[in-house]
Amino acid sequence: MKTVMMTITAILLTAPVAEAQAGTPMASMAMKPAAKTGSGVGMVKSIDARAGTVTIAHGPIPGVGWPAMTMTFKAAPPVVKGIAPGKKIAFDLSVTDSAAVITRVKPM
Ligand SMILES: [Cu+2]
Repeated sequence: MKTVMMTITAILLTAPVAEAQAGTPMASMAMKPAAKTGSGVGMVKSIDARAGTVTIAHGPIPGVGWPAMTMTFKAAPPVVKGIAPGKKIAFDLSVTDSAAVITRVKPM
């Protein structure tokens, strides 16, 4: 019984500390943030094959918490193969702190 009480006390004492550490900037920097992923629908505005980018006027993307906007994404050439400015597409994307990348495109 005494051991159980000590264990509970230990949990109560350590839990808030662990939470506080998780919320510090140091902890966030040490942990590589996981990419958020989502799916959207939009109109291709332009493609820059050399830069590996595509600009899309897209609707809201709840998966990554974005409202509708026009923006430029990174996209590997094979991913944007077969699409052109003016085409409506459905797409999947991956977003990290440093980049928004189109991972899959489906013409509509
Ligand atoms: Cu956007």
